Amino acid sequence: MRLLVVSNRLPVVTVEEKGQLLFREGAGGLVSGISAYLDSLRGSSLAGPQYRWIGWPGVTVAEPGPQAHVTAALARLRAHPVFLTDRSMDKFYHGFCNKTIWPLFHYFPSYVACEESFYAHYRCVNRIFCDAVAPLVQPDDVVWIHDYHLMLLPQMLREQRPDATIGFFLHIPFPSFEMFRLLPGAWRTEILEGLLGADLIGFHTYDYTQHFLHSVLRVLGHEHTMGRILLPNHLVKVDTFPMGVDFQKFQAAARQQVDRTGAIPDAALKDLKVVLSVDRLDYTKGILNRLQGYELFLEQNPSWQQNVVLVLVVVPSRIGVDQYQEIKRQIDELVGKINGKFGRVDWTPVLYQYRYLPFEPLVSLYARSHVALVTPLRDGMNLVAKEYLASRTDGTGVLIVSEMTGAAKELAEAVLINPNNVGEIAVALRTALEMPESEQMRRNEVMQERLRRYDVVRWADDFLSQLPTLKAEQQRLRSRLLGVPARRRLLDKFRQAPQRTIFLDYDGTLVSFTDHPRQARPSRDLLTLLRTLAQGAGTDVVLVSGRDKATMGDWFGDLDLALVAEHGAWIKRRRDNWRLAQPLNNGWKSSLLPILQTYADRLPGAFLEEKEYSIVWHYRRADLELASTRVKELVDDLVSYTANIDVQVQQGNRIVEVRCGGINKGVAALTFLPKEGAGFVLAIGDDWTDEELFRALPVSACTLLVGNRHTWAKYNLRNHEEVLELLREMSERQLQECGS
Ligand code: GDG
Repeated sequence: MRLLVVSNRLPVVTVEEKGQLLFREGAGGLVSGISAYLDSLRGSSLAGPQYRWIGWPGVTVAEPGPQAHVTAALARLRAHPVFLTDRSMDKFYHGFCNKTIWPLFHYFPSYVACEESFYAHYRCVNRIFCDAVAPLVQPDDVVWIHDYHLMLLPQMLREQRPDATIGFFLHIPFPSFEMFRLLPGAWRTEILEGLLGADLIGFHTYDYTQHFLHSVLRVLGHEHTMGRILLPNHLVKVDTFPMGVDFQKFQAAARQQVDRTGAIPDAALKDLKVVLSVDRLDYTKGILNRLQGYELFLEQNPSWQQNVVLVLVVVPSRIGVDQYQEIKRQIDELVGKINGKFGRVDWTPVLYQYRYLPFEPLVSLYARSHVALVTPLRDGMNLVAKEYLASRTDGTGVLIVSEMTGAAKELAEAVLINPNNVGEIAVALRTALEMPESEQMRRNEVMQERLRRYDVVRWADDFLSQLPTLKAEQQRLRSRLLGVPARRRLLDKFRQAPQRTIFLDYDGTLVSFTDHPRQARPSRDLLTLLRTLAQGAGTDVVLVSGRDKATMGDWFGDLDLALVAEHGAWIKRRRDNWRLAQPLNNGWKSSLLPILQTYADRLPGAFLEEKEYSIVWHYRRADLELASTRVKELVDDLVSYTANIDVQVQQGNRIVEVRCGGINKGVAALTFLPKEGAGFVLAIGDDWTDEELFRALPVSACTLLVGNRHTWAKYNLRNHEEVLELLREMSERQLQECGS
């Protein structure tokens, strides 16, 4: 297996100085995490590190000559650059990524800019990435795409490389549907479809996973079973993988006590208790709330003044975006205010650094600090919280962490705070600073053990090891599709048989579903196709539907077909009248109608369709989540009400149907087959009611399910268009026969 990691930025920052290209490690959780995993591969017994990293190199290189130079230089680091113009970077990265998706997914809707040109460039850059990645993909490669910059890429890549193994991981929160729906309709559809091009989609927390599945249901209408979404062409798994840190690396670095004076000289910290705060500059990180909490703490606890220091490290980030400049200004101001208000000649309450720290000084700060104060307003995970714990070699130290971070879900023994409540931060600071060491160690032991076990290598391994199983499952499903050889055999049998019977379901099989059953009227083309097919010598076409006989008669009465309505209650043979299949009693309808009506009233969008021997409760247009609860309640109620009457309650494609007992499509179909030698028999359907048809037919029959699920049918077709294509081919063969 070769791993192709794709992210917006390469893990190296390319800087041009005096005509020379220099590379250094980039900041950010994604880079540190993946690098650790890749380092672990480097040391493995694999023949060389089997990976490549594809992304933007960090500088704009416009000319082909310098581009070739950068490409060659990066190739030595197993990196492959994707070159973007300044304009693209502006609209794509500073625009759609950082002014639209970032604030929206972090619940800052008022910061969201919805500009068409941003999205156009987002699409365009995802396409550029696709064109860069696709030629590199070899069979057996795994493509692992990262983060919100590239949400359209999985589907784009899938179109170019249908068999590729593609994983996607989102490092930021996936917001609730109420937030996600703020995006214009076309964008949100494309983003979800884009993500569903992957085989496996991962999120940091269960909540984000559920939010995503919910949006997929609400926007695209795809349901899931235990995180598995079965699409017509594809099976996608959605799951939770909380990212860890390189625990041993932090432990080892902290043990070495390296570079203790690198960040802040020891003298400045003296005998003070140190509270540490480290983040990229970002309004989501809650740095202002943190400062306000600290200010309040100093105010409320004068005895702690001159005994504590807040080391505030802010790493410059996205300085091109207005809100970042503004937050920087506010931080500068507030630090100045706190230092001015409480500071003494020999004590500065906040030691503020606005810069990137190398790894060693960062770890020595983690190791030196009594408390880590992590207060994001929203954060996908937050690795700083985990890194702090990983650096506490003696088990002491207190982590204060916001409950709005993904990390809080795993770090329940930390001091959890709501970052919007400044008072809570102040109280937490006192609790942390005064916590006995024995309690600190008791809490940390549990968290450290978890972080040690589920480290970043385990995280990546967990994610990547699911892909082969998923591919095998997809393969199994694909092998059920009507492939070229089976299709050829089917057509040969059809051509050679003197007697042929074709059973066709209607909704979902010959036409796609519509909001209301009335809208699914057959097109002129479809009627022509059915007519031609039915005209073939020795060919009987039987439309087997759950619809009422009036609609069936209205739509197909003029054709030379046999019709079955209400799932077999009514049968109309060719050139004959409708007849009841067997004596039926529909006296139960009057007692069940009020129940079904009550449920329709309780679910906006649900409605009833009454037929002579059945009632259908439709919920296609309703909120599908509420519907799933109502369906369970309704079916429960119906089952108990109908215990002593001869009716069946059946769930179908976004419907619940109650109908007379003893009738089903299978029983009806058998009445069309001659007792001796049935000849060529074909049945195509999409719904659960069609399973009865598939089961009842002789084993020699060819049965086809439209859709992608487990079935009695021998083969699957992807959608109704594939059905029409097959029928067209059959009808052409008949015409050829007539001509010859
Ligand atoms: C995104 C999501 C999610 C920071 N300053 C310095 C420095 N860092 C390193 C830290 C840590 C990383 O950067 C920050 O990671 P976070 O998780 O805190 O935040 P984001 O950068 O916003 O990352 C986040 C993450 O992706 C992973 O999925 O957790 O929610 O927003 O590793 O150590 N490293 C050094 N000097 C610094 O000054 N060396």
